[in-house]
Amino acid sequence: MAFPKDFLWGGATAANQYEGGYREGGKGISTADVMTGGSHTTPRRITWRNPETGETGAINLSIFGGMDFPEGAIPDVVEGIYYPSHEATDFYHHYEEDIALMAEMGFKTFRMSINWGRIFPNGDDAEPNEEGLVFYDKVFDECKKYGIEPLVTLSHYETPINLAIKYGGWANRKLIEFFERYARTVFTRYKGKVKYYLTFNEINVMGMCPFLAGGIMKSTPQTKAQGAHNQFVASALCVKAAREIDESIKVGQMLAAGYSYAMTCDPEDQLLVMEREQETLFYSDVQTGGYYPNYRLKKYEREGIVLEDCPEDYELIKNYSADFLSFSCYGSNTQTTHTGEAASGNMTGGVKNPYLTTNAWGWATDPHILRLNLNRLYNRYRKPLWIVENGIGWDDKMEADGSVHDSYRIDYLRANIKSMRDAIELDGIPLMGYTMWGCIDLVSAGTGEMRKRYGFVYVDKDDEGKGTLARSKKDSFEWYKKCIASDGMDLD
Ligand code: BGP
Repeated sequence: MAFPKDFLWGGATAANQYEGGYREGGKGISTADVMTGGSHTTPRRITWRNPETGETGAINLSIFGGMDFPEGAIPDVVEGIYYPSHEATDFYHHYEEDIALMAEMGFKTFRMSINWGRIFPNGDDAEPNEEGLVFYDKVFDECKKYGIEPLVTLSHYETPINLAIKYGGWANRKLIEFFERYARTVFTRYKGKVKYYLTFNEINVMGMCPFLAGGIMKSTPQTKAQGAHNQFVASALCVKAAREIDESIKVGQMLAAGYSYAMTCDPEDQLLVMEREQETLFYSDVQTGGYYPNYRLKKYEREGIVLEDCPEDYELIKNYSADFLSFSCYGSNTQTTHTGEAASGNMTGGVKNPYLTTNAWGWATDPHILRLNLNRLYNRYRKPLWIVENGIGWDDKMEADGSVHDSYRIDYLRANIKSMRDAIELDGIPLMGYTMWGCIDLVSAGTGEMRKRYGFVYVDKDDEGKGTLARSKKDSFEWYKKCIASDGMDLD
């Protein structure tokens, strides 16, 4: 049997894409609530408003980097324009029903995130918001009822907006202190209820989309480097806090582990792949490996990037590296210095790979990607691994009788689960678990769409906000249930 009996099968979500209730229960506004851009069906428009003068104007707060808006103004919703993630698929009011569905599939774990702004609405508050803490108490109690182990991300692409406006986001060292306060509050409150935490979702996305990953308003190589550094220190302080509060808590890193192939055997293409790899693995070298790699220090030197001079940071990073390394992985990308047809994918770019098929958003399905990634990451760090995101977005159609025939999702999962099974069976990789992304339909992070669905469970909600929020099982629901019940052996 390839998968161990205690393998953590489950699904993954994020508060800002799933929870909704964006102004309920004392929650503060976060960067994710005011992100602009998206697909043509979900323009995600936001305005600024000066509460004193009543003046308003347009804002561009795209994932790639924030922009200025006038002093004293705050981001606000545009009347009459539907903003999908504000209601999302309303886990806030459906958590009992959703967790029961997860239990029916046999979930052993449920990856979710705590919305930082529910606990500290402004991020820099001295005291937490009790109503927010109570909400997650209820969620964790519900999980416990079914023996589901929560895996909690502390910051999944959201930072309280006040921290972005007042401090410039994670480029400012002050955020380390606020985050540590938040983490200590949560670790203490949920002691005995939550054992597994992740600090920052896809921490390496800081290099591409600093507003998304760190609420950074002014994107420059310097602010991105300092932003990442501050998140590394904050992550180390979380490991330290967990050891002080409850030794059984494990704090992991979360990396967007794209995988690059060279399009040709031209050594120039191989070099390009190596450089891309460095852009990703730098983040796990620091957070999981515990050290700043030479290739990154040299790059900073060449580019004139100088990190704030705090020698004690490097001691923390070394002494409190992540307990395990988790990662998201949807497919691979292909790099070349020659011409090729541009590809899209999970922020990976590159050119089209003629050996692979893609979904409607251009994301390639790669049957060996998990085994490849598990091998390279385990052999580099020799720490336990956890696949916390993998799945396929599709514009699922519901039939007249309420069924959803998502055979493409089953095919995708079959190939990917086989790939991780090979990594365990053939390569001896210690893998803790697997959580399929977006197990109950939720809003897309990249485009803000509802149409791009990932779930085993269909939620009746469209891009205009129409729908009853009713939940229905797709064909993949029964398939995954069977997969879990057979410890990953029955994939037919
Ligand atoms: C990852 C994010 C998730 C998720 C997923 C799918 O990068 O961590 O939040 O959304 O990608 O992306 P999308 O929602 O854009 O399809």
